[in-house]
Amino acid sequence: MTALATLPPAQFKSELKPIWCPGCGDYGVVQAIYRALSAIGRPPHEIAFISGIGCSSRIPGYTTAYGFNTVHGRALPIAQGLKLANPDLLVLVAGGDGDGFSIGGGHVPHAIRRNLDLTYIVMDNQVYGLTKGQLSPTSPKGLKTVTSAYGSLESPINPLLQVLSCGAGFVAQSTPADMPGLAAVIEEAIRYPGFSFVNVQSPCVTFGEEDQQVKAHKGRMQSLASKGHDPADYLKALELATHYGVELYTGVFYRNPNPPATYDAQVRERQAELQKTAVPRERILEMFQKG
Ligand SMILES: Cc1ncc(C[n+]2csc(CCOP(=O)(O)OP(=O)(O)O)c2C)c(N)n1
Ligand code: SF4
Ligand SMILES: [Mg+2]
Repeated sequence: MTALATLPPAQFKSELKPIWCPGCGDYGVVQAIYRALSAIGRPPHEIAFISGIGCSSRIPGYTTAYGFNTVHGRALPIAQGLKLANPDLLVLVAGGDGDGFSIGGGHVPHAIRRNLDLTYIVMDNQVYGLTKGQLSPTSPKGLKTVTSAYGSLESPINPLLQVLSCGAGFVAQSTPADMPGLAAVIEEAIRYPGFSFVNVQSPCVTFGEEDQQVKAHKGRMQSLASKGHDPADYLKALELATHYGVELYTGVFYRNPNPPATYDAQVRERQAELQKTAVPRERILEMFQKG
């Protein structure tokens, strides 16, 4: 594991030119990721970036880390397998609200309870951007889209409350309207030893609502730090998370002050323990030949 404190953010930017719509919030997210990775100091070849499918899931390709734009809703299972196979890699996972909380929603609770050392960044724009603006699981009730001409009748899920209630050790939210704050929470999430989650309110300029754009975010956002929130206070974090969709709170909702052992660390420990009594590789064949 190399620690290079001097890699500038530009070292994490790939040659590929993003094809997001001009003004898409995801441009801000990728910039914040460059900054966070620069502060972390691990070189690109020690980082793997896994995503699902969606506009937001294009993000690994715009970095110099190893990238895998996988299957819709399946970023977390693939990232967990990768982390287990090569625990020394810094593994980032990213995708949209649809990818993470609709088709991939079944994987979220299990990734959290398993607690591998991963950072999951969701670009929550309250629509399916890539497929042209259909309702997503975080769309507010009443939203009119191509699939809800008269307004959505469904209540949105609350990603913050969901991941907190599943036991995630680190939960934060930010917006590209606050670039230093966004880069800071991503960096902090990466540094947390265990499953960490960052919900980014990342505006879709093409299909998103007016009050979900960067300009509106600038007026609406309230930092949790300025409200005196203590991120070690789990119950208060839950209460603050209930305001999702109404207030735009930014910063760290919860950081477990006593992070439990990660799954990957426990697997390594067990492998070392079992190794002591394991049959040597060259004798495995003999065991079958005996009978
Ligand atoms: C199995 C499967 N079902 C449906 C699709 C079509 N599809 C691609 S992206 C997407 C939704 C993307 O929305 P979101 O995850 O919120 O990402 P965004 O584009 O908004 O960033 C859908 C339904 C697909 N690619 N694969
Ligand atoms: S459709 Fe929306 S989410 Fe997709 S690139 Fe355009 S602005 Fe971004
Ligand atoms: Mg989306």
